[in-house]
Amino acid sequence: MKQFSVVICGFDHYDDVSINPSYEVPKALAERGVDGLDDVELTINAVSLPVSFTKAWPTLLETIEAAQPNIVIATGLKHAARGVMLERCATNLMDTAKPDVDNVTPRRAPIDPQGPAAYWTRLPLRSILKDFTRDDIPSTLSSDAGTFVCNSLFYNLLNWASTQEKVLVGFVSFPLVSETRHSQHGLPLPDLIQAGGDVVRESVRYYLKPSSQDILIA
Ligand code: PCA
Repeated sequence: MKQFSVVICGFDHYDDVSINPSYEVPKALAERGVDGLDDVELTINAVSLPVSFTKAWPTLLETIEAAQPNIVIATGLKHAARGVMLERCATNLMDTAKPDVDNVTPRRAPIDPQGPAAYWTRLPLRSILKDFTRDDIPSTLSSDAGTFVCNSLFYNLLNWASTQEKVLVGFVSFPLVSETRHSQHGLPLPDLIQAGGDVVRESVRYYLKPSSQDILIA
């Protein structure tokens, strides 16, 4: 049995949304685990982060340092999303008129003045999309996670991963939770939990056996 550690994070209460999928999905996966992985003893740590430019990343880093994960999957809520969005890249930009929980509103500022303009995700997007198709989960690729706290967290995570020997990291944006499938916005929570499980499973498989067939970025 291979020991394997995954950290999956989401955000605290955000924008008056009653059920926040980025809080519920990580919690459910940590409780239930993920099936379809033979010969792997998987530990999933879930953590919820403050919607704060300055605190989200240090809070995640604390969890990473304690769990020493092979894979880190960050998640967030995107109100306008029609399905699950697999984020391709993080950009070195904070730009918002909407304040975070600390009442901070960075305008056109770099996240890391010394860092590169952008980073690609490290997740096997093609194999994850194949699972989504099999499970009938509406999904799209996305070119950025916005310029608010989600993107800032994703950029910091990739910045950190670039200094690590072998850690896979990525970001998934969830739509709102709705009772039934909605063509414009919203998916039921069980669909989102299934999607989160697919992301974890395919990432673990790819980590154990990397193949260029699994990758799809641009
Ligand atoms: N979405 C916000 C931050 C927290 C969340 O779930 C964003 O899009 O940046």
